[in-house]
Amino acid sequence: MSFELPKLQYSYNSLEPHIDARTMEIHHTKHHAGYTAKLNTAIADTPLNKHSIEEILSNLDMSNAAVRNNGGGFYNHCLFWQVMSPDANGLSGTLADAINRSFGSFDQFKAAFSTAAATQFGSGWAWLCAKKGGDLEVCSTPNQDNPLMPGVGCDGAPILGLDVWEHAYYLNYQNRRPDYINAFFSVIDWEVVAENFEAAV
Ligand code: MN3
Repeated sequence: MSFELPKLQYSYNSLEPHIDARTMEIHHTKHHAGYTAKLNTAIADTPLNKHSIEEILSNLDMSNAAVRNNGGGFYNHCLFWQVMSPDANGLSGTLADAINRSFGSFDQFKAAFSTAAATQFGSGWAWLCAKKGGDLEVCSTPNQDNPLMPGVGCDGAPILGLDVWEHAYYLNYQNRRPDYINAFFSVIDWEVVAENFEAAV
């Protein structure tokens, strides 16, 4: 089995002005496509190619740099495209309750997530993760690591992820990562995040 680059459910320019079309196109057709191709090369003719990406990452030998970097890159970007939408739906229901329970308020969650994204040194990701009982946690990981991988210091399943590699924002925002993080909140599709939450708990 080999993994395929997913098609986006929206056009490259449809997240503007928050995320520009050229960044979206390069990010999807070059970066994500590259991780996908290199993951397939790394697992070809190994027992890993019989497993889902979640199974591969959850049981990963972290010394396997090719699968760690490219499997992480494949999975992380799949989640990233999925949680954004030009017709972003608002937050409500059990996920809204869980955010209030775990962080005190939506604003306190946003502050914690934004801090995690802004302070991840160099390249990496910020995450909102859900534990089995429904508790939520914010964390960040370097490079293409993610909370599914063993020993990365994040618990729970990732239900929302933000790419803070410079390739995700530099054309439009240059060094202004906090502005990009703030703009991300305008395109989060909370209906999709809520579906991820229900699946995780
Ligand atoms: Mn990226």
